Amino acid sequence: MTTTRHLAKLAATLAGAAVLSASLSAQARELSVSTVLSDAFPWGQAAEKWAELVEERTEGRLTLRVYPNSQLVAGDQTREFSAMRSGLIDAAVGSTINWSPQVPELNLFSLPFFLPDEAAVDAVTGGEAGEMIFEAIESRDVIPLAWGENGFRQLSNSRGPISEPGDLDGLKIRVVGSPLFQDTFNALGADPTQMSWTDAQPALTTGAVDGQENPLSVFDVARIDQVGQQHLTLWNYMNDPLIFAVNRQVWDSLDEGDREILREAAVEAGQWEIAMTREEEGERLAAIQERGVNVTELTDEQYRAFVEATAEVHDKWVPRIGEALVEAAREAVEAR
Ligand code: X2X
Repeated sequence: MTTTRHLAKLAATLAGAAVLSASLSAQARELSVSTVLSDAFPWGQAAEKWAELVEERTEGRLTLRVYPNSQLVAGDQTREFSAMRSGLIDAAVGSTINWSPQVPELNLFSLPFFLPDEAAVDAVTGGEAGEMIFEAIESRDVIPLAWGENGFRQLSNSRGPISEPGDLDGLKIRVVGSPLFQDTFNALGADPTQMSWTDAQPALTTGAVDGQENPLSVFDVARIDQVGQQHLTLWNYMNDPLIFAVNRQVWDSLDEGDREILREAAVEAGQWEIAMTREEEGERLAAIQERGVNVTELTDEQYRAFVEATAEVHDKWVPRIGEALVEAAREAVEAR
């Protein structure tokens, strides 16, 4: 081969490589995924699992980059849904509580003592009520793909054991930024203050608040007992499902194959995370007790006293959530 022919061949090869890499980079796409909790928690792990499955199945065409700690909304988790809706965020694995200010139907899960056990949660999310909720989200330009679970929320405080509503009298409780929580804790005679998760930990540390409520996984991983929360009441007063979702324009811009991969991967990641969260509850409770936390379990009578004390919250919120949705959920729970 002459030098000229050599060079010509080399040039052709380089040109080919350039075309190939240009077309690859045109196809490769990165989507931002917001979460409140990092992958130290099941919630963050759910998002990472989703990312892993999508990357694998699209052979790198689609990358989900997870941004934990509500960093894409400057720590204000109640703005996550709006940010996703407007396209500032491409996707999220988010809590029904944090999205409820924009999607009132999501308050269903926060109705106190409405969903007594895991079977009740599954009956709601997996049935007609779940579909109605997904429609409510979709009507607000966000495409919901699958369910996950933050878990049943339990009550902790630094003052003393809580086994009846009177024990909450005057206690300052940090609640999430949803007005329904304000109503629930007011009904119980407590003094609730809404703040983000980012602000909650310093507020607990300094004693600015006496208590908080979160699932056992959050209590355990965030070592809430080490900020003085030595009393924990297991009351399963509400469950906080997570939802995997994507901004509508982003969704519409994807081809059908990639949409299917995104959806299936979300369903799988969600099922994996729900099973793990539930399986780990026992070990987590044991670990929390070993660290010296005083755990209170309610008798049936004590449980009923909490149910009665919070009945007014249902009266106020059922119309806002929607009678038909609450009825569909109630039927699902009864038939479980
Ligand atoms: O802020 C909370 O308590 C948390 C982390 O559980 C949620 O985002 C709902």
